[in-house]
Amino acid sequence: MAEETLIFVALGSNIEPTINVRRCLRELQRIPETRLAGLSSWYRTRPWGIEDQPEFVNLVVALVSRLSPHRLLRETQAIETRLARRRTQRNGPRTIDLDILLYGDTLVDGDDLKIPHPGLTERDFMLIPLLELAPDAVHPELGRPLRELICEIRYRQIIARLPARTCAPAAAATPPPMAAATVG
Ligand code: PH2
Ligand code: MG
Ligand code: MG
Repeated sequence: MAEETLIFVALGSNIEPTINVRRCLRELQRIPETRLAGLSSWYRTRPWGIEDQPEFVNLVVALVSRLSPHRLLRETQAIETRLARRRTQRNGPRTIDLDILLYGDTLVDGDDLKIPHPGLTERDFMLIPLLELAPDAVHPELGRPLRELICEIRYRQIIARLPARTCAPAAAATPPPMAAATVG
């Protein structure tokens, strides 16, 4: 049986975000051979790319999974489809966007999937919630601690961290921070 790997996935929504993030968290808990191991705060963020669209809610979850990167990608894409995501406009409004940020220390460089996520070093709304869960994580390609990379980020999209009650009930289950490393 494949070993368990610690994975970080970014969530973003700017269409009914509270409802869709909650639905997405329930769906993530139904992925086979996978458990939800951590949840960052929720952040209200300015839209990046196309500015003339509603603000986003962004957060990061930790998963522990035996699925391969591509198998996990299929599962996250199926969740996007179930949450009625329409791929009409690049960087445009979406009910939910799921981006795999890190998969243990594994590097993936395919046309359909790149890990670490290429946006990770450029987007505060990916890096800051990830650091909540894994403050000592190292970028597996650059070999540098992620916390160092924050200072170099050009795009500052985060407006506010949402109060814990907004993130409830799932926030109540947030475990303590973990190191970004393969488990078991
Ligand atoms: N996702 C995008 C495009 N722009 N802006 C914010 N603030 N948050 C996102 O998740 C986001 C975005 C494409 O994936
Ligand atoms: Mg995205
Ligand atoms: Mg995406």
